[in-house]
Amino acid sequence: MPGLEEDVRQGLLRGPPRSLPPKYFYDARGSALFDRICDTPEYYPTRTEDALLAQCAGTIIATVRPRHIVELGAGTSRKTRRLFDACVSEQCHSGYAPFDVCHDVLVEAGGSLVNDYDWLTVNALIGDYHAGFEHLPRFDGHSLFVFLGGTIGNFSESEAVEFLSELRAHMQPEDRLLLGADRVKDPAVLHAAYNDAAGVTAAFNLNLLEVLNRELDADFIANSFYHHACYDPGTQRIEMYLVSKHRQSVHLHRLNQRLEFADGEAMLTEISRKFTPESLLALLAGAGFRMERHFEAPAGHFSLMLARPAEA
Ligand code: AVJ
Repeated sequence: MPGLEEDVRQGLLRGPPRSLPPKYFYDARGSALFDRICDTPEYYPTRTEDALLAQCAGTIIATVRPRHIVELGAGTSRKTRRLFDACVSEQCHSGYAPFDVCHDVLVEAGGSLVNDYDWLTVNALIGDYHAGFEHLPRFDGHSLFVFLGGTIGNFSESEAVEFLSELRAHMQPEDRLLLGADRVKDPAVLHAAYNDAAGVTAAFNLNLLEVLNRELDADFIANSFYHHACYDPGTQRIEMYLVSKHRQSVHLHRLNQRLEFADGEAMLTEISRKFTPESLLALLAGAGFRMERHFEAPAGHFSLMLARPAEA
């Protein structure tokens, strides 16, 4: 799997548009900013998914009764607590394996989890789950793999199929996948969610430049770019950009490269796809899964699908 240097060569040095995968947002500061996004009144997905999970976690744990809960992109494990609460009420004491790129976040979240759930064994896995699952340990007993937050929307359709297929290949017949996905809805609601009035999403987006400055010894001036996010109903996705406020050149000293930005040039930093029940089902089927249960938030604002590996 390509590291930052390779991704920069593939995406940032090319274009148009220049682009970078969104995983680089999540250094310690970026993870903290994402947490603050979740608290803005406009960003409904976290809240909506959490309420939905609170409702259906009991059913999920009672039917799957996992020995392990393996979470991809666990972050601070906020919503996963709903599953642990259900483990308590269903008397199903599973282990927990959070998988995330951000070491500091895992350590902090793990500590507070074992504090609150004294029966829980946390086995943090630090790494890039985009890298494939060969480093994911095989657990004995069946696992519930969870991929929440709508992060699947960060992938293009082909990337998502590939990602879920690889996960599928790693799974045993009794394992289950719980997938959270944001839904297509009123564009105004979507637009507001990625353009919060307090500017937290803008700060999150711009923090990417600080990551590049640090990792590549670059000299981006955050103030010379602005945040732009818009929903495209045609592709059913949010596109998030950093736009250059004027003509400028930026040096990536570590790579010995100079970047020229035109006035108004936009660099694509994230896509966030929104799904219909049909498009989500098609994605799961394409990756070799069979949907077992579909839990929907009010007004169809968010989906949680419980799926099993389809028989070969
Ligand atoms: C963490 C990928 C689900 O796409 O909504 C939030 C990231 N970006 N605001 C999303 C994000 C801007 C978020 N995911």
